Amino acid sequence: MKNVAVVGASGAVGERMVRLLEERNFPVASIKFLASERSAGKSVTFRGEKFVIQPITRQALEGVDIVLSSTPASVSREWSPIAAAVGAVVIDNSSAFRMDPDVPLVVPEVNPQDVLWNKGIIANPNCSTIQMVVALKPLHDVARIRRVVVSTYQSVSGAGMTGIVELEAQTGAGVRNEPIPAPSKFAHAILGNCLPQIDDFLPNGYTKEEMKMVNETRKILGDASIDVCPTCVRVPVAYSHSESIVVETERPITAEEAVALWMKAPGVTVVDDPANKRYPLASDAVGRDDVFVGRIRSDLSNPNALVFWCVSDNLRKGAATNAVQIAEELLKLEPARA
Ligand code: 11C
Repeated sequence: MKNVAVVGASGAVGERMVRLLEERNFPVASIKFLASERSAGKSVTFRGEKFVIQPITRQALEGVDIVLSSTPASVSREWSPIAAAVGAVVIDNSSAFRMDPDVPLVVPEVNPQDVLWNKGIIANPNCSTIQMVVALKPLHDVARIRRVVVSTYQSVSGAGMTGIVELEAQTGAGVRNEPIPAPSKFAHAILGNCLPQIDDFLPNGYTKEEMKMVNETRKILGDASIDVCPTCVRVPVAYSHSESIVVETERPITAEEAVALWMKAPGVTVVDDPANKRYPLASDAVGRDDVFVGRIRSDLSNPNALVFWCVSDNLRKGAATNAVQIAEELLKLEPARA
């Protein structure tokens, strides 16, 4: 049984972390809910009991074994090292520590062994990376991936509650034939557009979101030689991210072989029956924990490449589920250490 703290429990990911601790029956000895001053005072229900979110302090973190944290990177940078220093293991959903060589970046279906070398912080990867690496891992294991070309179709919930509110407000105005409210979260109206910008642009012409897909993929798969060419796009969908992925391997993988690999891969569900118009849909993935793959076919322009469509609930497997799965990996370490 563990003493658990959830930091940022009132956010879109934090809310799901709380639900997943319940759903997965995580062995909780005690639980507290913490946040920066702005969100403190809100209430959270856990296993039928109402809790008030407390301001995060060093004292509040003392005695906690596992911290599930979903806060902006600036808050994580300040508080995750303090939580680790007072003896907790922090599972940090922010981008603050993901590329720190002293911090494991873990997707349990891919590199669970990396939790072993944590020094108090384990980073939870970016949502668009998580679903892609779950799908890529079985292919990499048998045929070594050389290059991935990925285009994402990311839902507004990736930008948090404010992203959802902005799509809702614009959709409501559109339905009522009223002027569309000016965007505040996104650079342009998300209603009626696919925006080829997620997060800020970097000097190399890619966005931060795109470079997360490059760098995090290499770290999680443990192979710095994998080339990744990403284009990340925000689409007017509330929940679940979709991705078109072209993967080039050292030896060709047929669609049939890929299906056989994915059928036995943990966390992957194949939905691939084009004759009956069956393929992964964002709306079908909502509330589910798997990564769904379909539209599986050979690349007609490259004998060593396979093309597929990949969908997952960005707030669950792309964030909260993955974080709770990491916590479950920590539980598995206990007997070995005892
Ligand atoms: C999005 N993937 O959809 C982002 C959200 O680094 O954890 C997650 C940002 C992050 O906007």
